Amino acid sequence: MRNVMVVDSHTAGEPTRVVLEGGPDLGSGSLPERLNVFRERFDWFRSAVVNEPRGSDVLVGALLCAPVDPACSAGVIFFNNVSYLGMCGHGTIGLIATLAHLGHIQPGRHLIETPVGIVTTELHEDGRVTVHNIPSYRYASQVHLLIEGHGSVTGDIAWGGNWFFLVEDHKQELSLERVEQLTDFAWRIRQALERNGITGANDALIDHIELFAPGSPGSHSRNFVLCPGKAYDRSPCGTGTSAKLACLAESAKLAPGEVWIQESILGSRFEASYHREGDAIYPHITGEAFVTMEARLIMNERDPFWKGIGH
Ligand code: PYC
Repeated sequence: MRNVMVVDSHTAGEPTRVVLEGGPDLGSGSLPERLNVFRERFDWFRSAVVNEPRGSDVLVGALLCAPVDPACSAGVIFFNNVSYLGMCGHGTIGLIATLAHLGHIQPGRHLIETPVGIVTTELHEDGRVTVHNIPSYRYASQVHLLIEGHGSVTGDIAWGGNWFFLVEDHKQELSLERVEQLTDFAWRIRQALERNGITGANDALIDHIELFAPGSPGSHSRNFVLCPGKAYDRSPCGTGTSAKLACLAESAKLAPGEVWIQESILGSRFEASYHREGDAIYPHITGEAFVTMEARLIMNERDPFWKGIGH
Protein backbone atom coordinates (compact mmCIF):
# COMPACT_ATOMS: atom_id res chain seq x y z
CA MET A 1 0.00 0.00 0.00
CA ARG A 2 1.37 3.40 -1.01
CA ASN A 3 0.09 6.77 0.21
CA VAL A 4 0.65 9.82 -1.97
CA MET A 5 -0.11 13.32 -0.68
CA VAL A 6 -1.43 15.70 -3.32
CA VAL A 7 -2.95 19.14 -3.65
CA ASP A 8 -5.25 19.87 -6.59
CA SER A 9 -5.87 23.29 -8.09
CA HIS A 10 -7.16 24.74 -11.31
CA THR A 11 -5.69 27.59 -13.31
CA ALA A 12 -8.24 29.30 -15.52
CA GLY A 13 -10.19 26.04 -15.49
CA GLU A 14 -7.27 23.66 -16.22
CA PRO A 15 -6.45 21.30 -13.32
CA THR A 16 -3.04 20.58 -11.77
CA ARG A 17 -2.30 17.88 -9.19
CA VAL A 18 0.89 18.61 -7.23
CA VAL A 19 2.51 15.51 -5.69
CA LEU A 20 4.01 16.58 -2.37
CA GLU A 21 4.95 13.26 -0.75
CA GLY A 22 5.02 9.58 -1.66
CA GLY A 23 6.50 10.01 -5.15
CA PRO A 24 9.26 7.78 -6.57
CA ASP A 25 12.92 8.32 -5.72
CA LEU A 26 14.39 9.71 -8.95
CA GLY A 27 17.89 10.21 -7.54
CA SER A 28 19.77 13.49 -7.33
CA GLY A 29 20.70 14.09 -10.99
CA SER A 30 19.71 17.09 -13.06
CA LEU A 31 16.01 17.53 -13.78
CA PRO A 32 16.38 16.12 -17.34
CA GLU A 33 18.16 13.08 -15.84
CA ARG A 34 15.45 12.64 -13.23
CA LEU A 35 12.79 12.93 -15.94
CA ASN A 36 14.50 10.03 -17.76
CA VAL A 37 14.44 7.91 -14.60
CA PHE A 38 10.75 8.79 -14.12
CA ARG A 39 9.94 7.80 -17.71
CA GLU A 40 12.03 4.60 -17.75
CA ARG A 41 11.32 3.17 -14.31
CA PHE A 42 8.28 4.83 -12.78
CA ASP A 43 5.89 5.49 -15.64
CA TRP A 44 3.26 3.55 -13.68
CA PHE A 45 3.35 6.33 -11.07
CA ARG A 46 2.50 8.94 -13.73
CA SER A 47 -0.48 6.86 -14.81
CA ALA A 48 -1.57 6.04 -11.24
CA VAL A 49 -1.70 9.74 -10.28
CA VAL A 50 -3.44 11.31 -13.27
CA ASN A 51 -5.37 8.58 -15.05
CA GLU A 52 -8.75 7.13 -14.11
CA PRO A 53 -9.94 5.98 -11.62
CA ARG A 54 -8.07 8.61 -9.50
CA GLY A 55 -7.81 11.27 -12.18
CA SER A 56 -8.97 11.97 -15.71
CA ASP A 57 -7.54 12.74 -19.16
CA VAL A 58 -7.53 16.45 -18.45
CA LEU A 59 -5.43 16.36 -15.28
CA VAL A 60 -1.79 17.54 -15.35
CA GLY A 61 0.47 16.13 -12.64
CA ALA A 62 3.37 18.03 -11.08
CA LEU A 63 5.94 16.01 -9.16
CA LEU A 64 7.64 18.29 -6.66
CA CYS A 65 11.41 17.60 -6.54
CA ALA A 66 14.34 18.97 -4.62
CA PRO A 67 16.06 21.50 -6.90
CA VAL A 68 19.69 21.04 -7.97
CA ASP A 69 20.34 24.78 -7.95
CA PRO A 70 20.09 26.05 -4.35
CA ALA A 71 18.78 29.38 -5.65
CA CYS A 72 15.55 27.60 -6.68
CA SER A 73 12.57 27.22 -4.33
CA ALA A 74 11.57 23.91 -5.94
CA GLY A 75 12.04 21.57 -8.87
CA VAL A 76 9.08 20.13 -10.78
CA ILE A 77 8.39 17.52 -13.45
CA PHE A 78 5.04 17.86 -15.21
CA PHE A 79 3.17 14.91 -16.67
CA ASN A 80 -0.18 14.09 -18.24
CA ASN A 81 -2.40 11.15 -19.21
CA VAL A 82 0.06 9.88 -21.85
CA SER A 83 3.47 11.38 -21.25
CA TYR A 84 5.64 14.16 -19.80
CA LEU A 85 5.75 17.91 -20.44
CA GLY A 86 8.89 20.04 -20.78
CA MET A 87 7.24 22.98 -19.06
CA CYS A 88 3.68 23.82 -18.17
CA GLY A 89 2.47 27.39 -17.73
CA HIS A 90 -0.87 26.73 -16.08
CA GLY A 91 0.81 23.99 -13.98
CA THR A 92 3.51 26.40 -12.75
CA ILE A 93 0.84 28.91 -11.73
CA GLY A 94 -0.96 26.04 -9.95
CA LEU A 95 2.27 24.93 -8.26
CA ILE A 96 2.99 28.45 -6.93
CA ALA A 97 -0.62 28.84 -5.69
CA THR A 98 -0.29 25.43 -3.99
CA LEU A 99 3.01 26.30 -2.29
CA ALA A 100 1.46 29.59 -1.12
CA HIS A 101 -1.65 27.78 0.13
CA LEU A 102 0.60 25.48 2.19
CA GLY A 103 2.48 28.48 3.61
CA HIS A 104 5.74 27.34 1.99
CA ILE A 105 6.26 30.59 0.07
CA GLN A 106 5.29 34.24 0.44
CA PRO A 107 4.54 36.88 -2.21
CA GLY A 108 7.67 37.70 -4.21
CA ARG A 109 9.98 36.04 -6.73
CA HIS A 110 10.62 32.29 -6.72
CA LEU A 111 12.83 30.32 -9.09
CA ILE A 112 11.50 26.93 -10.21
CA GLU A 113 13.66 24.30 -11.89
CA THR A 114 12.06 22.32 -14.74
CA PRO A 115 13.53 19.76 -17.17
CA VAL A 116 13.76 22.49 -19.85
CA GLY A 117 15.29 25.20 -17.69
CA ILE A 118 14.74 27.51 -14.73
CA VAL A 119 11.69 29.74 -14.75
CA THR A 120 11.25 32.76 -12.53
CA THR A 121 7.82 33.11 -10.99
CA GLU A 122 6.27 36.01 -9.16
CA LEU A 123 3.54 35.52 -6.59
CA HIS A 124 1.64 38.81 -6.39
CA GLU A 125 -0.03 40.11 -3.19
CA ASP A 126 -3.47 39.56 -4.77
CA GLY A 127 -2.73 35.85 -5.43
CA ARG A 128 -2.07 36.16 -9.15
CA VAL A 129 1.10 34.56 -10.46
CA THR A 130 3.43 35.65 -13.26
CA VAL A 131 5.58 33.03 -14.95
CA HIS A 132 8.69 34.39 -16.68
CA ASN A 133 9.04 31.52 -19.08
CA ILE A 134 12.08 30.09 -20.79
CA PRO A 135 13.05 31.67 -24.16
CA SER A 136 10.50 30.84 -26.84
CA TYR A 137 10.88 30.95 -30.59
CA ARG A 138 9.20 30.39 -33.94
CA TYR A 139 10.86 27.48 -35.69
CA ALA A 140 8.99 27.60 -39.02
CA SER A 141 6.29 29.79 -40.51
CA GLN A 142 3.63 29.30 -43.18
CA VAL A 143 3.79 25.51 -43.16
CA HIS A 144 1.14 24.07 -45.51
CA LEU A 145 -0.72 20.91 -44.57
CA LEU A 146 -3.48 18.92 -46.22
CA ILE A 147 -6.06 17.84 -43.65
CA GLU A 148 -8.24 14.82 -44.33
CA GLY A 149 -11.86 15.84 -44.96
CA HIS A 150 -11.03 19.54 -44.77
CA GLY A 151 -8.50 20.77 -47.31
CA SER A 152 -5.37 22.76 -46.60
CA VAL A 153 -4.35 24.79 -43.58
CA THR A 154 -1.28 26.95 -42.99
CA GLY A 155 0.41 27.16 -39.62
CA ASP A 156 3.52 28.10 -37.68
CA ILE A 157 5.68 25.77 -35.62
CA ALA A 158 6.88 27.29 -32.35
CA TRP A 159 8.49 26.33 -29.04
CA GLY A 160 7.18 27.75 -25.76
CA GLY A 161 8.40 24.97 -23.46
CA ASN A 162 6.49 22.40 -25.55
CA TRP A 163 6.09 22.13 -29.33
CA PHE A 164 3.05 23.77 -30.96
CA PHE A 165 1.50 23.99 -34.40
CA LEU A 166 -0.42 27.28 -34.49
CA VAL A 167 -3.22 27.74 -37.02
CA GLU A 168 -5.41 30.74 -37.84
CA ASP A 169 -6.87 29.84 -41.26
CA HIS A 170 -8.94 26.86 -40.07
CA LYS A 171 -12.49 28.17 -40.72
CA GLN A 172 -13.67 26.62 -37.42
CA GLU A 173 -15.90 28.43 -34.96
CA LEU A 174 -14.08 28.28 -31.60
CA SER A 175 -16.90 27.70 -29.12
CA LEU A 176 -17.24 25.40 -26.13
CA GLU A 177 -20.26 23.68 -27.70
CA ARG A 178 -18.00 22.56 -30.57
CA VAL A 179 -15.32 20.94 -28.42
CA GLU A 180 -15.84 17.49 -29.94
CA GLN A 181 -15.56 18.75 -33.53
CA LEU A 182 -12.56 20.91 -32.61
CA THR A 183 -10.86 17.96 -30.94
CA ASP A 184 -11.43 15.82 -34.02
CA PHE A 185 -10.18 18.58 -36.35
CA ALA A 186 -7.06 19.36 -34.28
CA TRP A 187 -6.28 15.65 -34.00
CA ARG A 188 -6.39 15.35 -37.78
CA ILE A 189 -3.88 18.23 -37.98
CA ARG A 190 -1.62 16.38 -35.56
CA GLN A 191 -1.90 13.18 -37.62
CA ALA A 192 -1.12 15.12 -40.82
CA LEU A 193 2.02 16.57 -39.22
CA GLU A 194 3.20 13.08 -38.28
CA ARG A 195 2.24 11.59 -41.66
CA ASN A 196 4.26 14.28 -43.44
CA GLY A 197 7.26 13.99 -41.11
CA ILE A 198 6.88 17.61 -39.96
CA THR A 199 8.57 18.11 -36.59
CA GLY A 200 10.06 20.69 -34.28
CA ALA A 201 13.83 21.11 -33.88
CA ASN A 202 15.88 17.90 -33.62
CA ASP A 203 12.96 15.83 -34.96
CA ALA A 204 10.85 16.66 -31.89
CA LEU A 205 7.24 15.54 -32.03
CA ILE A 206 4.79 18.43 -32.33
CA ASP A 207 2.24 17.25 -29.80
CA HIS A 208 0.21 20.40 -29.11
CA ILE A 209 -2.14 21.91 -31.72
CA GLU A 210 -3.38 25.45 -31.23
CA LEU A 211 -6.24 27.07 -33.16
CA PHE A 212 -6.85 30.84 -32.95
CA ALA A 213 -9.84 33.12 -33.56
CA PRO A 214 -10.72 36.70 -32.57
CA GLY A 215 -11.37 36.99 -28.82
CA SER A 216 -14.34 38.50 -27.03
CA PRO A 217 -14.20 42.21 -26.02
CA GLY A 218 -11.21 42.95 -23.80
CA SER A 219 -9.10 40.13 -25.21
CA HIS A 220 -6.91 39.93 -28.32
CA SER A 221 -7.54 36.33 -29.26
CA ARG A 222 -9.34 33.11 -28.31
CA ASN A 223 -7.65 29.75 -28.61
CA PHE A 224 -8.40 26.06 -28.59
CA VAL A 225 -5.43 23.93 -27.55
CA LEU A 226 -5.31 20.18 -28.03
CA CYS A 227 -2.89 18.49 -25.63
CA PRO A 228 -0.81 15.36 -26.38
CA GLY A 229 -3.30 12.87 -24.89
CA LYS A 230 -6.31 14.35 -26.81
CA ALA A 231 -7.65 16.40 -23.89
CA TYR A 232 -8.22 20.09 -24.64
CA ASP A 233 -6.67 22.74 -22.43
CA ARG A 234 -9.33 24.52 -20.38
CA SER A 235 -6.89 27.41 -19.81
CA PRO A 236 -5.33 29.57 -22.54
CA CYS A 237 -2.20 27.36 -22.14
CA GLY A 238 0.91 29.08 -20.77
CA THR A 239 3.41 27.40 -23.07
CA GLY A 240 0.99 27.78 -26.02
CA THR A 241 0.62 31.50 -25.28
CA SER A 242 4.43 31.71 -25.09
CA ALA A 243 4.64 30.08 -28.53
CA LYS A 244 2.04 32.58 -29.80
CA LEU A 245 4.06 35.53 -28.41
CA ALA A 246 7.15 34.23 -30.22
CA CYS A 247 5.20 34.16 -33.52
CA LEU A 248 3.71 37.62 -32.94
CA ALA A 249 7.16 39.00 -32.08
CA GLU A 250 8.76 37.44 -35.19
CA SER A 251 6.01 38.92 -37.40
CA ALA A 252 6.40 42.34 -35.71
CA LYS A 253 2.72 42.19 -34.68
CA LEU A 254 3.41 42.72 -30.96
CA ALA A 255 6.09 45.01 -29.52
CA PRO A 256 8.15 44.10 -26.44
CA GLY A 257 6.22 45.07 -23.29
CA GLU A 258 2.87 45.31 -25.12
CA VAL A 259 0.10 43.35 -23.39
CA TRP A 260 -1.62 40.43 -25.14
CA ILE A 261 -4.77 39.03 -23.53
CA GLN A 262 -5.19 35.40 -24.54
CA GLU A 263 -8.61 33.88 -23.94
CA SER A 264 -9.24 30.15 -23.67
CA ILE A 265 -12.08 28.17 -25.18
CA LEU A 266 -13.85 28.65 -21.80
CA GLY A 267 -13.34 32.42 -21.92
CA SER A 268 -10.77 32.37 -19.07
CA ARG A 269 -7.75 34.61 -19.65
CA PHE A 270 -3.99 34.97 -19.32
CA GLU A 271 -2.27 38.34 -19.56
CA ALA A 272 0.91 38.01 -21.59
CA SER A 273 3.84 40.09 -22.79
CA TYR A 274 7.49 39.51 -23.66
CA HIS A 275 10.91 41.09 -23.60
CA ARG A 276 13.84 40.50 -25.92
CA GLU A 277 17.44 39.72 -25.08
CA GLY A 278 19.29 39.70 -28.39
CA ASP A 279 17.32 37.33 -30.62
CA ALA A 280 15.69 35.54 -27.67
CA ILE A 281 12.07 36.19 -26.74
CA TYR A 282 11.23 35.84 -23.05
CA PRO A 283 7.47 35.47 -22.39
CA HIS A 284 5.72 36.65 -19.23
CA ILE A 285 2.39 34.97 -18.48
CA THR A 286 0.08 36.06 -15.66
CA GLY A 287 -2.90 34.08 -14.37
CA GLU A 288 -4.55 32.86 -11.23
CA ALA A 289 -5.04 29.41 -9.73
CA PHE A 290 -7.40 28.21 -7.01
CA VAL A 291 -6.71 25.26 -4.74
CA THR A 292 -9.61 22.79 -4.92
CA MET A 293 -8.51 19.81 -2.80
CA GLU A 294 -5.91 18.43 -0.39
CA ALA A 295 -5.89 14.64 -0.56
CA ARG A 296 -4.11 11.35 0.10
CA LEU A 297 -4.11 9.00 -2.88
CA ILE A 298 -4.20 5.36 -1.81
CA MET A 299 -2.45 2.89 -4.10
CA ASN A 300 -3.45 -0.62 -3.12
CA GLU A 301 -1.73 -3.36 -5.10
CA ARG A 302 -4.81 -5.59 -4.73
CA ASP A 303 -6.77 -3.05 -6.77
CA PRO A 304 -6.63 -4.23 -10.43
CA PHE A 305 -6.57 -0.57 -11.56
CA TRP A 306 -4.10 0.77 -8.98
CA LYS A 307 -1.70 1.90 -11.76
CA GLY A 308 -4.49 3.72 -13.59
CA ILE A 309 -6.66 2.42 -16.41
CA GLY A 310 -4.60 1.68 -19.48
CA HIS A 311 -1.34 0.98 -17.68
O1 PYC B 1 -0.30 25.81 -19.61
O2 PYC B 1 1.58 25.30 -20.64
C1 PYC B 1 0.43 25.03 -20.27
C2 PYC B 1 -0.11 23.70 -20.59
C3 PYC B 1 0.46 22.73 -21.36
C4 PYC B 1 -0.42 21.66 -21.39
C5 PYC B 1 -1.52 22.00 -20.64
N1 PYC B 1 -1.31 23.25 -20.16
